[in-house]
Amino acid sequence: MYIKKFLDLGMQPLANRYLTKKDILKKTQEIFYHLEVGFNIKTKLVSILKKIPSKIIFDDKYPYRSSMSRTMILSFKKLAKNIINNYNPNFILEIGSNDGALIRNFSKNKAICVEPCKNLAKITKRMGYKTYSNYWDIQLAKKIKSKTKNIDLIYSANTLSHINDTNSVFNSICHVLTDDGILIIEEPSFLECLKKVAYDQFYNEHVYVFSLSSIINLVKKFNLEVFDIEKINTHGGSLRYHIKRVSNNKFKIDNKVKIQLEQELKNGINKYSTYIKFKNKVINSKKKLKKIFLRLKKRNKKIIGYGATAKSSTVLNFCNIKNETLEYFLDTTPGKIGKYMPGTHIPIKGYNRSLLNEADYAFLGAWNLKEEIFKKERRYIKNGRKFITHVPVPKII
Ligand code: JHZ
Repeated sequence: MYIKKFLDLGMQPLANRYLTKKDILKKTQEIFYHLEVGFNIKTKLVSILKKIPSKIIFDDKYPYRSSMSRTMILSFKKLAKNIINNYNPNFILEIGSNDGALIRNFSKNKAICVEPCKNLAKITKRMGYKTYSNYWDIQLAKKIKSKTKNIDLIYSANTLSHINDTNSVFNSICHVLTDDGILIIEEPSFLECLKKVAYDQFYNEHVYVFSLSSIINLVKKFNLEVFDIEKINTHGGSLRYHIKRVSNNKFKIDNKVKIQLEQELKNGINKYSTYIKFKNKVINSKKKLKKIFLRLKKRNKKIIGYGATAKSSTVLNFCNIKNETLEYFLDTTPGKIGKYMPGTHIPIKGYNRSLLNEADYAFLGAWNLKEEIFKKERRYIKNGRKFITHVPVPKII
C-alpha cells in the first residue's frame, strides 16, 4: 500500500546464475522475472517488487567470492582491526561469511560463520571455523544461542539486503546478541546509488538498497538504534552501520549519524519526485550507453567486458547488449570462468593479459573496483586502450 513503483528494468534473469554451454545448447529454461523497483513512502525503504525465494538463489553452486578483490580483502582486514580495538568482543558471529574474507582475521575459537551456500561454507569449515550452512532465521538463531551464549558482536556485509524477511532478520539477531552486544552491517548506500545513477545495484539478490533513514526505521521496531556510521568506498559506496540496543548506554549517538540523515534529506530520498528524476536519468543512461557501443561497433572496434559482475547482468539485459557487441567477459572467479552471462549469453573467459590486449575497449562491469583494476591495467591504458563505464554517466575513459 505504501510502496510506490518508480523504475522498470524489464525482464531479467537471476544475476548470479551463470550458464554452462550445456544449459545453452539444451535451451534449459532460464528463470526470468520482472525487475521493478519501489519506494516505501512510510519507511523510506527501497526494494525490488518481485522477491525470489532465497533457496532458488543461494544454493551449493553460488559463484560470488569476496576474496577475488584486493580491495575487499584490505577493507575487511582494516575493519577487523577496528572491531578488536573499539569493541574487543568475546565472540563474533558473521552472517553471510562467503569465502571467509573477513572471518580469517579473527581467532578460530572466538568466531562462528553462517553461510547457506554449501560450496562457500566448505571453505570456512576447511579454514577451521565453525560454520552453519543454513539460512539466517529464528530456528538457526535458537540453535546457535543454545550452544553459544556470549555472542557480543554480529557482523554482516552485503547479506541482510539479500534476505526477503527483514523482521525475521532482526528478530533472529536480537535473539542471539548479548544485551550489550554490537551489530555491524555494511551495505551499498542508496544515496550513492542515486548520485551515481547506479541502477545496476538492482537485481534479484539486492531485495533492498538501504539508506540510513530506512535502516533506522527498520531497527527501531526491535529496540535497536544506529549509533555510528562509516562511509566506505566498497561496492560503489557503502555505509557501515554500528547498531546497539537502545538500553545500552555505553555508546553515544555520533554526530555523523545526524549529518548523514541531513544529507539524505537534502538529496530528497524522502520524496517520490526524486525517484522519478532518478528513473529519467536511468533511461538517459541506457540511451547513452547503447549509443557508445553502436558507434564503436560501426568503427569495427573490439569490445570486451572486465569483471562479469551481477551488476553487469542488469545493465546488459536492460540495454539489450549481447554477444554481437560485447564479445566476452574476463573474470578471475573460478565458478564463472568458462560459463556464460545470464540472459545475454556472453561468454566468460579466465582473466589473462593477452586476451585483454586483444580488445580496443573494455566495458567495466566491476566499476566499483575501478581503482584496483586501473592500477593493475596501467599498461593497457598506457597503450591507448580504453574502458567504457556507465557510472555516473556512460562514457569512454
Ligand atoms: P563485484 C556481488 O555483486 C553479488 P557483483 C552480491 N549480491 C553482492 O551483493 C556483492 O557482490 C557483494 C572480478 N574481478 O564485487 C571478480 C576480476 O575479474 O563488483 C568478480 O567476479 N578481476 C553478493 O558481482 C567481479 O570482478 C579483478 O582484477 O556485482 C567483481 O564483482 C577484480 C578486482 C575483480 O560484485
